[in-house]
Amino acid sequence: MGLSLAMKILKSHLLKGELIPGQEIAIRIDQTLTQDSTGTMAYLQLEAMDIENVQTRNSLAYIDHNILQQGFENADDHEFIKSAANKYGITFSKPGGGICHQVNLEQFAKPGDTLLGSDSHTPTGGGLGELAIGAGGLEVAVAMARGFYFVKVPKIYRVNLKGSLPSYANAKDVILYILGRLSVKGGTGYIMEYSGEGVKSLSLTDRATICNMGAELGATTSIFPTDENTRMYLKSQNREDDYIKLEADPDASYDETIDIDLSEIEPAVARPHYPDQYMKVSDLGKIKVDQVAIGSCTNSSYEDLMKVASILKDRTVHPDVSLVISPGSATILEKISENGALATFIKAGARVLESGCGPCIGMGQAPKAGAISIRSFNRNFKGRSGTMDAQIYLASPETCAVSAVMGYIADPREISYETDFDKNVSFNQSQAYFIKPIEDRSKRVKETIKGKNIKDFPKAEKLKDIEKKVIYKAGDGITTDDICPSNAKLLPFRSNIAYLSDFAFTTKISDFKERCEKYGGGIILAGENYGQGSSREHAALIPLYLGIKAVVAKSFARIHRSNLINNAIIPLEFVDHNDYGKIDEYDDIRISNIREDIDKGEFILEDLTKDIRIRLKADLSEREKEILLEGGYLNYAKGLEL
Ligand code: MIC
Ligand code: SF4
Repeated sequence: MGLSLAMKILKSHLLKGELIPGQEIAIRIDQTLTQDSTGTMAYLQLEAMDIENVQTRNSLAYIDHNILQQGFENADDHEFIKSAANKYGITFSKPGGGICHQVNLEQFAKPGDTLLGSDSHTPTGGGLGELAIGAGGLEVAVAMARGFYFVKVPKIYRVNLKGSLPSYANAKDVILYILGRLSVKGGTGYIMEYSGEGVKSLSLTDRATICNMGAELGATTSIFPTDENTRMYLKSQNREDDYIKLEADPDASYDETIDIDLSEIEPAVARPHYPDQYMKVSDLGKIKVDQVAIGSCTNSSYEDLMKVASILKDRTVHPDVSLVISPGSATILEKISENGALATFIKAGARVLESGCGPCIGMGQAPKAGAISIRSFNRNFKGRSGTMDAQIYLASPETCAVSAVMGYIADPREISYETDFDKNVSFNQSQAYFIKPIEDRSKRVKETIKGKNIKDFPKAEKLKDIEKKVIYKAGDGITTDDICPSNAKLLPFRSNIAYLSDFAFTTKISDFKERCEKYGGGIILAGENYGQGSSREHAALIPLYLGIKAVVAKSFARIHRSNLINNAIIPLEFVDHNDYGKIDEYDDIRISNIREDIDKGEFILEDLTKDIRIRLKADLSEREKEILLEGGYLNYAKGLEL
């Protein structure tokens, strides 16, 4: 039996373990990336590992999230990351250079490589045939220090593409459709591997859009084979030499298959407040919009912006709409300023931002109270825009641009525009934003620069029996934006867990921290897919800081589950999901023999208030058990030999 493409790459990077789905393996990591909102923590952790130089072939430190500098904090964080990059031999990408995933795709992603990034949308590189995985900052720090990463061998979900995408539809409509069919947890435990004759109708950046939002499916990563489109893209970025042909064996086996006819894809949106709330634009009715935002690591490529320019050409933005555009990278911004597309945006009345995440993570451009905002982004969680009661719709750049002109959520077919612009351009890869590593180690800084915004992170403790209260009973689909909200006011404090802890769960309840302080911490109870969304470790560090000892849920999202374990907070699952309904907030609970029971992965929760016993489980690898017993991954990884 042949191998899927994902399995081939895992096999060629295998350092330890067997390629059997569900088993944990260690793989060699060729490249890493960090961004600034997770990077400060990752570099503090890297420092704690006491190394001289990164062990990867190439490591990148991007500044793209926290680029609004309304106080000294963000700039101080940038300075710290810059000094850490200098100290450990990492390429530093200055603010303005662009969004990590877009710049990485343009300049560094390589077919057949492994990439580990401290951002959940790292899989964007899968569009180029790279096995690119998102993880918590600590895992990335370990990959930089030791060159390896542990991952459970995922199952492979084959996405078989037929037909070709109509000109009015965007790759975004494809992934929104897949999300509508599979849901935000449909990809959990899988790598989404795309294949079929439909692949060739998708440009490289279309593929990157689809892989990017594989994160919203909960998938470990997503990947496309390479072909002439891959070669052409690499050529346009002046690095054709990086091209290699990669595809699955013809007799490869897959665990699941879904067939999609691209020619049937229609313009669509995800309605508030989750990316899987799929609906065709044509079924929506006329929804008036207040704000339109185009950009983000999902849809800010050159091609996407050129489509937007064709729509805006000789038109103006509706008087009641604020249109904001953030190009994905300096390379793209340079190109559209040369070819006139930027002038088209300005003539149309758009607000053009510097290249970066911007409004996608609520870094500015928060819409007015109760606004309807349609965005070409990937997440529409409540409060993420910076305005708690805003209604955020996700859509393609074309749907966004047409809506900006019409003033309501409109189907791109409602107006005519040119789709045949020159795609075979050659980019001047913008180099001015990079600071490359200094080869001569004696010339590097000896100490990192830590401004007063950089605070130490809370340290995990060894796992022990729990006798505490249920501090909060949450429902299904709790996101990391709920646990650790992020917006322009809070992002500057990503290296100050004490401050961030004031805001934990404030999208849901106002007194989480007070409850923790009153009862000396406790446990969190939750429904399905707890911790979906971002890779931010802060969503584990804040509960750690507030004394949370365990999270008991129906199921967990992959990256957050690892972040909990890495900080020695045990993720426990109900054996029988009906038991969730039997426990109430503030019940006194006890979990005894936890260190002994970890071996079998079966636990008993005693609800002392209700006088009932409930069975829990945790499917932990041997390594994860040790991490919990040892009190966190940092201690464990320091001396680890494979
Ligand atoms: C996001 O899109 O939610 C983020 C902000 O990029 C996060 C990282 C973070 O929280 O800093 C992610 O996707 O991992
Ligand atoms: Fe940045 Fe948004 Fe992409 Fe996250 S999803 S990396 S915030 S652009």
